[in-house]
Formats: sequence, structure tokens, C-alpha cells
Amino acid sequence: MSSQGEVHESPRQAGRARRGLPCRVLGACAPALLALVLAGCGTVKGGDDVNLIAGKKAFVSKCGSCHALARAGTKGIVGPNLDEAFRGSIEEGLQRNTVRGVVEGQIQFPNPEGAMPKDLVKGSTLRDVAAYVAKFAARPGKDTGLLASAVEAPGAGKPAVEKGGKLSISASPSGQLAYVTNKATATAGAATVEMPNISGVSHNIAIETGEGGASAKGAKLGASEFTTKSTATVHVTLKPGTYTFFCEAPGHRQAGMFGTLTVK
Ligand code: HEC
Ligand SMILES: [Cu+2]
Repeated sequence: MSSQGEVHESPRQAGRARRGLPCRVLGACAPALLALVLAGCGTVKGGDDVNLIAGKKAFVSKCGSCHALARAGTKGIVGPNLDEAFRGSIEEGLQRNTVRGVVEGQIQFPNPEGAMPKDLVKGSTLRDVAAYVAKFAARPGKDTGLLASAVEAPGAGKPAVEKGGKLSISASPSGQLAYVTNKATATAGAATVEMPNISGVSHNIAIETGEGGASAKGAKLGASEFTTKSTATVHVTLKPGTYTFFCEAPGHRQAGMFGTLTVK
């Protein structure tokens, strides 16, 4: 009997010790996560740029399609905006070291019923991603130096040019919600628009009339199937004028996955 009493006492003590911890950032207090937070999780070295650069790259390719984080330039909407998720607690004094533990814990033990896959990154990449998010979540300003150029600017590539009826517009190879270019040109007539996508993020390519930008305005000419790690195609007949090419995955167009196609 007395041994049973001890078994019951230790979680209660732990509960007292845990009270006041910023569990709120996750909405729920997963015990495994708390263990990580309590363990201290080491320190984030501000000057450790190599790790932060690796962390940013991995964040953009593995996390950015679902999460917005201003410093990383990502705009995914499937999961919570990570600046907003941590802002309140950080302003109230939550240590960034603790944020780092929370992020590591979330990657290792996401809600099993939620949309976030487990173990998207592991080992040193796990530590680097957590360090990057912890350092820059809800931090005003812009990444500087090598960090700033660690990931290519979305859509900044050379314009795509139609040749022999074929127009190729690749999705961002690093998994950003963007095509490699936001400009394309073609001559009037039948065209096959292909979208190579070597990333693991599912995209398609659709074409509509007019310069709609981030929101739908014109009439849709056609749309490819969705694909990851393969090439999708759509056949359209183009008249001279301006069109918008865009991705129909939820939130992708709003996040900037579109461009202008000029037909002459
Ligand atoms: C497929 C979409 C998806 C991907 C990819 C993804 N997440 Fe998540 N994430 C979610 C969702 C949805 C939630 C909400 C809670 C849950 O389901 O666990 C979440 C929750 C979180 C939280 C908790 C935020 C809060 O408000 O408490 C953090 C931190 C987080 N994710 C970080 C990451 C990191 C870092 C990566 C990349 C290694 C990543 N996520 C990749 C969908 C995703
Ligand atoms: Cu997309």
C-alpha cells in the first residue's frame, strides 16, 4: 500500500513543479514535451551561423509549406503561424531556450491526430531547425549576412520562355510555396505547360485569364493534376494577352505561388 502511495505522489509533485511553465504555447501539455522543456535543452548560440543557416534551409523545405515564419519568408497556412504562436509568451519573458525545447518536442511528438507528420527532421538537423525557430520566432527585422541568402528568394528566377509549344515552369525545388519564376512568356496558340516539382510538397499549375495576382479573378483555361517528385502538365490554347499561372493547393496562391504569363 505504501509503495502505491509513492507511485501516486510523484506525478503530483511533478505537476506542482511544472505549474507556471509556458505550456500554453502548445495549447496542451504533452508529458514528453514537458520532460524536454524541464531538461533545459542546452543553449542557442547567436553566432553559430552555420547551424542557423542549416536550420533555416531545413525549415523552409520541411516546415514552411505548413507554417508561416516571417524571418524565413514562409507562408504556409496548414499549421499555426509560428511568430504568433510564440510572440505572447516571449513578450512575457519565456526564454528562447525554452522555445527551442518546445519546437524540438513538437517535431518529435506532434499531436498524433493532427496534420503535422512526426520526425520531419532528426539529429543535428532537428537541433538546427529548433535553434533557428527559437532564435527568430516573433523577432522583428530581417535575416542578415549569409543567413539572408541561405534560401533563394521565391519566384526570382529567370522568366520561363515557351519553345515549340512547350512552357516549363518548375515548382520551387526547396519546397517553398512558389514557382522558380513569377514571369513567363509564350506565343499564341496551343501550348503544353509543364511543372516539374522535385520537392515533397504537392503542387499543381493552373492558368487563368488576366493578371489576378494572389486572388482568383479571371476565367480558368485549365489546370494540371497535383504532383510531388514528378512533373504535371496542362494543355491550353493561348490568345495574345496576359494570364496568371498559379497553384491550386489551399493557401499556396495567397502565399505567393503565382506568376504572370504574357502571350504575344
Ligand atoms: C503538413 C503540415 C505541417 C508540417 C510540414 C509541419 N507542421 Fe508544425 N504543425 C502543423 C499543425 C497542423 C500543427 C498544429 C498542432 C498539431 O497538429 O500538432 C503544428 C504545430 C506546430 C508547432 C506548435 C505551434 C503552437 O501553436 O503550439 C510547432 C512549434 C511546429 N508545428 C513546428 C514545426 C516545424 C519546426 C516543422 C518542420 C520540421 C513543422 N512544424 C512542420 C502542421 C505542420
Ligand atoms: Cu502549391
